[in-house]
Amino acid sequence: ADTTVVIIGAGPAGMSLANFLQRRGVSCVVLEMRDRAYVEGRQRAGVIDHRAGEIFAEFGLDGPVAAGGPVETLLEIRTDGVSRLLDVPALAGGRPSRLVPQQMLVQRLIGTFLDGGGDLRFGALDVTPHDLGGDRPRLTYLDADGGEHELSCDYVAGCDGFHGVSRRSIPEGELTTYSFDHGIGWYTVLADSPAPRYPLMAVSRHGFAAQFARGPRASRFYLQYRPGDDPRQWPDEDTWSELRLRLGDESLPAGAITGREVVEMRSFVAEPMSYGRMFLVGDAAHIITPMGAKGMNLAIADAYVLARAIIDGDGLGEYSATCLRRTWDYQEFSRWYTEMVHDAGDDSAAGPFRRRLALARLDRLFRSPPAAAAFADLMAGTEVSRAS
Ligand code: FAS
Repeated sequence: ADTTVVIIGAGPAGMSLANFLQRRGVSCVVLEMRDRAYVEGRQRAGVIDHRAGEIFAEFGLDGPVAAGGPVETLLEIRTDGVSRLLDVPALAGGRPSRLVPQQMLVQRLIGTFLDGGGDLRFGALDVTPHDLGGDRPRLTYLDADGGEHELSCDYVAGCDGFHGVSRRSIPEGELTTYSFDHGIGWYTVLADSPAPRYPLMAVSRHGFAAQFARGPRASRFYLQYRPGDDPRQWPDEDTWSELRLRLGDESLPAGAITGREVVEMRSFVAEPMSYGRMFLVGDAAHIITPMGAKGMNLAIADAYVLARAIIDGDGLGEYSATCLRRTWDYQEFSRWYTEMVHDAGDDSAAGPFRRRLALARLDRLFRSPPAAAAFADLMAGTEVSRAS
């Protein structure tokens, strides 16, 4: 074989896997269809949970990758204007997460991989897997000049995200897929507005809103909106007045809005996460809402399970079951969290009974230490033993 593993996609999943394999002397080639600037510029997730931090540390990557990201501190939850603080790291027994923007993580992972002599090919077009059912899969692709290339390998890692080619290469009937539309839209705004003292989530009748730091002089805001609306058309002053209303902070300073995205909250899982010699990793296999900041962390955790199985030469048969156990655990957590902060806010959608349920769920976090510890444990990222 030309190489042991061909990795399709240079996002968090692909570049975490590439670095883990490289650090243990397993050869791999990464095929990425976009150029480096695009891949390193995509601003999405912002948190490496504690478990992901431990995984990077196991490969000596915590310094190069996670250094500098401020450690998570108190979480402020403002309910109908009343602020309460949760010391999530302490409730998790001293397991803090780190604030590392996704584009910084990917930049650093690409840097360490290339510094280590890694083979990462940008602009790889029309990547096509062949013979996945055999013991010598092949990948064909075109380079930017239209030149044809072929690579044979022992394993293929589909790290190409939700819209990638990997999952689509699995024959009809082999996969069972689960989709769920949460019926909630999030308008996410990047603005030059001073970072909040603590990560802030606000729950009120007006609807959910949140404010997180993105560097000392920038904030990322989230605003719940009813699907079908398009808040990107709102005039900026409407966005700011809506944020002030929902965050319960009339003095919130406006700033230049530098990024606008809408995310319709949906979840997706494909089972199993492997077919023959191909393994689906990260968003190629599952989509989770940003509630609880688990999307990127699931990608890193999947990459870890696959890397360990290939390095140890043992455990590939359990890869899918092990990753699905954590995936469904986090899907449930993310849905629980999404209901808690959204049902409490918006009578029309959820109805008054579910609003009361959500407020009770929220209140339990501040009243019951075991309930708070369970929440903090999931925020820190759970150790999932290999499926037996
Ligand atoms: P990615 O999609 O990141 O990477 C796939 C890579 O494969 C890309 O570089 C792509 O160019 C490449 N590719 C695709 N098709 C290919 C092909 N055919 N051939 C070759 N290459 C191909 N997660 C959180 O944890 N917290 C958040 O707050 C959060 N917010 C989000 C906000 C938005 C708007 C979105 C869209 C997502 C958010 N996520 C968040 C989830 C997000 O971070 C994903 O979980 C994460 O990018 C998953 O990483 P990968 O699985 O590597 O997939």
